[in-house]
Amino acid sequence: MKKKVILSGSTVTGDLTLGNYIGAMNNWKKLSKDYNCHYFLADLHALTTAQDPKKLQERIFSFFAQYLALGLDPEENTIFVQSHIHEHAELAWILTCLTPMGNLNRMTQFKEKSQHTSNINAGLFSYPVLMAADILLYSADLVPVGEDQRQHMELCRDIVVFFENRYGEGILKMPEAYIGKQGARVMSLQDPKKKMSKSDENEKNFVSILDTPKKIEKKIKSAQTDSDTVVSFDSENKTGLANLLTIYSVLSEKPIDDIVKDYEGRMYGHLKVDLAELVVETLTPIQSAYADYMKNKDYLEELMRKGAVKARVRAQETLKNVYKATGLVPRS
Ligand code: ATP
Ligand code: LTN
Repeated sequence: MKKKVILSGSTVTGDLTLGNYIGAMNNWKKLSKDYNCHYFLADLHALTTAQDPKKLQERIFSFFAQYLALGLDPEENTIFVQSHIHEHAELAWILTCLTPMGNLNRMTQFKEKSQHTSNINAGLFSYPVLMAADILLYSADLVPVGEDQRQHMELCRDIVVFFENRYGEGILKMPEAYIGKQGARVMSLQDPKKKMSKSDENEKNFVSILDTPKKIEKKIKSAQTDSDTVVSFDSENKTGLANLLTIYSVLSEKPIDDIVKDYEGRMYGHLKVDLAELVVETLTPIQSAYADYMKNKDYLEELMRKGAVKARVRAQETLKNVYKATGLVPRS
């Protein structure tokens, strides 16, 4: 039987955080065996916010190295850079012409992001259409994402319907979001009502996977928790603590109830010290693998090239069919 196709990506901004690792890459790794997985670096998406060109280019290499260091195997998966496959931008344009403004106006991520920037460009607004193109280009069956992307996935499915109404069925595959049960929403350390985000201006809000042990300890010890002292899991009233317990549970692969029992009669401080140690232990080998990859840019470039060659096969096929359906003349 043919394996189902999986596709997911992360925007090339900042460095990956514990939230990305727990909510995304850690799950991506586990899917490699049973699915035909495509993981990409969304560098075109990064352009929706102003980028320093030199830094962006460095970051693309750094992100690629972070993917590899987190354990994504380029032999088992197709790992590539979005802008290396020009079909993403081409399909995005066709889908943009099918997407009503009203649907984009409802996107809560756009509303949130546009409140915090003076650079409200058309790319920021139509970002979810590019995301839909990323997914539909590979005829992905499943899209592993965190909870924050649920609305964009719904829009992607709506876009398939708009396309089918105009051009007919059987050309684009209807994808489904694949949202993990635990860790789908790791929260900010200082403001546990919002999600941990790598482009957060306040770096105390997140743990980057490249943070030094000292920084990690400091950030976790100063994580916001309530004034109670009894360790228990209550995501409504003890959001900060619940977040720390979730991170602990995913990294230690121990059920939350067992962790709560271990801390019976002990203070939050003990849990924080142990969690910081666990995070450092998890990230140390990742950081050393990252440093090794970053020493060899030629090797990274070679892997980017190979990934693009593999990815392009599916992308070209879909775009050709879309061109035919829309009345454009497919490239010979
Ligand atoms: P940005 O701050 O640039 O918007 P981000 O940290 O939200 O970035 P993305 O690149 O948008 O990260 O997302 C990459 C993947 O990580 C997506 O699947 C997303 O759902 C997931 N993800 C991001 N933040 C979290 C989080 N706090 N908890 C769980 N999953 C997350
Ligand atoms: N918008 C996503 C990143 C992203 C993505 C995708 C995820 C861009 N294109 C396609 C899955 C599939 C985000 O997580 N912010």
